[in-house]
Amino acid sequence: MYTSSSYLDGGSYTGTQTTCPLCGGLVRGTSCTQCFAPIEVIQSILTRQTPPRLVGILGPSGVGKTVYLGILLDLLSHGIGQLHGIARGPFSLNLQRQVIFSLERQRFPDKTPVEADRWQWVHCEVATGRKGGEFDLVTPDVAGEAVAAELESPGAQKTVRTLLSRCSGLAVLIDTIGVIAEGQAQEMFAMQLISYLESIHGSRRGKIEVPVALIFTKVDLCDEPIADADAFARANASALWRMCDVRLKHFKFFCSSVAGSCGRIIDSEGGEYLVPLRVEPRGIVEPFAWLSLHVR
Ligand SMILES: Nc1nc2c(ncn2[C@@H]2O[C@H](COP(=O)(O)OP(=O)(O)O)[C@@H](O)[C@H]2O)c(=O)[nH]1
Ligand SMILES: [Mg+2]
Repeated sequence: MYTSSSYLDGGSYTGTQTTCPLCGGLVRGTSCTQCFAPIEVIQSILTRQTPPRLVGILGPSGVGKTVYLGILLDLLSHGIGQLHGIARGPFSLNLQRQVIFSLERQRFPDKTPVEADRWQWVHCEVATGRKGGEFDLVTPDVAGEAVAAELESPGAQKTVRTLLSRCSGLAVLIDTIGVIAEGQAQEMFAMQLISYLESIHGSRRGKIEVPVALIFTKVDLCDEPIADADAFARANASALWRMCDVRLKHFKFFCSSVAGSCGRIIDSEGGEYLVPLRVEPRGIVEPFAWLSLHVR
């Protein structure tokens, strides 16, 4: 059992009161009253020998966070390369199960609820194949609207703030088609996230130490395959690339996709939506493997 002094934020059981190991808030009933981490996650963290690492997977609504995280957990659970993940507690399997269940039925999962107390959390023990390289991954599957709300008024969204303040690594997802076809909104969102990270982790002495993987999602929808993610970023999101270069000590651009082929369906009310016809994950584990080399 962990002692409170060595904990992320002094999380502990004291008599009947528990403080949240992630944000220091009071745990009452089924979750933390501040960051809404569910009691299962808090208990799971409190029973570990080493402090878990929070890794944020962030980006605007619809960028592909839920699909990315669900498939990442699935790939880790099977073991890929040197990386192998074991879910801690049944709650950690919920997201993976929902995403896989949807994709098997050739559907993308439902939209993540906006309310933080309805998010799925994951606690996964990750072995990296390197001695001493193993770590615990803890993350909620956040809604993009909540990330936007926190970027707009810092402190408004406690779960997102906790995640960005405590994270040992950050994956910033960027919609590739949005970058190519829809102007600068996607690039701006990523830049706002890095500015926010700097406001918390920046120092006058140097660059931000938190490693940041920048992931262009849904590359299966691109007409031309992207051979070099860094060159793509320099050409299509040059302000973002420069910002990373100036402010981040460790950053790397990646391309990812989950669907190998998609189709469009029109429902009975005339709404059009995308369905995955084939699941062919690419570039999902690479960013995570890279982050795992740099998380401290
Ligand atoms: N073509 C393609 N579409 C994707 C992929 N991942 C997500 N999408 C689309 O993006 C939508 C939003 O994905 P989701 O993971 O829910 O995004 P979130 O809001 O960031 O969690 C899905 O409903 C799909 O239409 C992918 O790998 N390929
Ligand atoms: Mg989502």
